[in-house]
Amino acid sequence: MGERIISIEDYCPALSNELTVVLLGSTGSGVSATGNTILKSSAFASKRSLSSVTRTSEMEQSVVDGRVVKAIDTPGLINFSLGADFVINEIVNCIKLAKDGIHAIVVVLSLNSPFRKEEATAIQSLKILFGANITNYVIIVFTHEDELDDDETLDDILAGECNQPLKVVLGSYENRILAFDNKTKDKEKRDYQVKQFYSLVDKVLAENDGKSYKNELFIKLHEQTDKAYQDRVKEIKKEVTLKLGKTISMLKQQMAEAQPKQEDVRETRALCKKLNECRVL
Ligand SMILES: Nc1nc2c(ncn2[C@@H]2O[C@H](COP(=O)(O)OP(=O)(O)O)[C@@H](O)[C@H]2O)c(=O)[nH]1
Ligand SMILES: [Mg+2]
Repeated sequence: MGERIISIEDYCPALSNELTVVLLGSTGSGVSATGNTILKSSAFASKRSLSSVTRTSEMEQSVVDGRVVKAIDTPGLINFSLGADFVINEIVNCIKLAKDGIHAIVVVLSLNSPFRKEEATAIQSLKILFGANITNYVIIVFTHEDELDDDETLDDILAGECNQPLKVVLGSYENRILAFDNKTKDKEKRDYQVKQFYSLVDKVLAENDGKSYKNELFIKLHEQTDKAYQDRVKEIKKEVTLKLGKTISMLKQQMAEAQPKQEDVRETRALCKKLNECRVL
């Protein structure tokens, strides 16, 4: 009988089997609850609240089907209402926590509230803040699947005429969209959702040659250099500030050029106001 070759995975499965997943979305859309679903735990505080329950990015980890999963829950990573300083700190925090890079970035949207301009701009700004390639790592999760009507599916909702703006934003993620019911107590349903999620993660991983996402900011912060860690953090902060400034200018320009439909005017104005207030110094 041939001798079995022992691979490094046999000794340390975590080495080849660790995943870092970043979750983001508007407060109340179920970001933390989605983190709990994918970790199969209740590590993150998730409750109904008018202000964010998650105050700063947190990382929790769990072993899911033999794989070590690190999930980073972010309080509105790209939420312009929270002010530039907050957003910059959170981006830097997230890069600090994601030492091995990001294997998937989960954008959480809710099926029980209308898709907002702010969410569309947040999705767009990911590209400027993290680099265009980040889009290859994005998975969209719609929560509150339980609130759909009996015979309604996520596909029906997305196909609806009034959801065209949403469809345009989600265009490039067409095959990476899932619906979750984070509240279900049905074990079979929970397991099925988790399985679906990780098969999508595996697809994303395969499409990215198994490599996690790291841009120059991750590399600068985590790779050993002569510079002291605090100096590197300062440098990263400066770069993120520049990128956020660029993002806001681009969004403002888009808003200025947009000719919103009558019903969107108020929302567009409110977003312009937030962008103006979110000053990057
Ligand atoms: N019915 C239902 N409620 C959900 C779902 N996901 C989250 N929630 C609820 O929505 C509220 C906000 O969830 P949370 O995870 O704290 O949202 P976050 O602010 O985005 O982190 C909580 O009361 C959750 O129980 C879902 O899929 N279905
Ligand atoms: Mg939360």
